[in-house]
Amino acid sequence: MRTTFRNILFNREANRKMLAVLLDPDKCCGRILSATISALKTDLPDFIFVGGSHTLASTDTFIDLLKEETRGKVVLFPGNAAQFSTRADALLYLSLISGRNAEFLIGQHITSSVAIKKSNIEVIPTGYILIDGGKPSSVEYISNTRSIPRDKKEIALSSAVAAELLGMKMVYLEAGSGANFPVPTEMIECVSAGLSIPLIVGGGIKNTTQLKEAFDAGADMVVVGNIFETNPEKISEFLACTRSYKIEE
Ligand code: 1GP
Repeated sequence: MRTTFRNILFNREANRKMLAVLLDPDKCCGRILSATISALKTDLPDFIFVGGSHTLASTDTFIDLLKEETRGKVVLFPGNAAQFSTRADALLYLSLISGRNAEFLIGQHITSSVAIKKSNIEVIPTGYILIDGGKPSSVEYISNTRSIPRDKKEIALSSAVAAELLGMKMVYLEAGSGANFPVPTEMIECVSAGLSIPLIVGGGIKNTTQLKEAFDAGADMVVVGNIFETNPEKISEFLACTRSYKIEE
């Protein structure tokens, strides 16, 4: 069986785009959780990301439930070391490289590294780059870092290439959950053109037009969270759009 990362590379080489549905255990509970699970049972995305900037609920219980009910591939997208769970299929080992807060560049990694290694979970080192999404984001506030201005695509590119040269396996361009505006397409184009590793884009994507714009600009995977919390039935619509990108034989 291919690992999560090999799967991502395989899809990328085939020019097949990917959709990840982001669930925050703190927000996805009660009626929202039941509705989300039934939507995921109808149509499963490539990945289910689990995490949040200041999630308190147990990720273990949440992931167990998701795996039991949906059989989806669960990838941890942790806001801090406390959200680590051995129950997921893979872990995005995120380093907030757009910021200059050592705690989120390397501190949280040191706190969790030995437990992560012992668990044998698949670890995917990922350069996490925060872009101004038109309003202050939780990540910005919690991490006490500044986002890259929307018109500074060259700074986003330099940051992404630094991640690649440091040996990170993927880059995540993040406008912040619930952003007013997604990452600008010119920025995605610029970063994608200069990068040789998979590019993930997320934050503020509310409809399939924006989803398509991100894919067409060069995103290999798009992460969507907020809009599915109120409209889980939209998962199918977003998946149909994602699957309209052909597999090259
Ligand atoms: C946030 O990129 C993700 O970390 C998804 O953002 O919740 O705005 O879709 P939304």
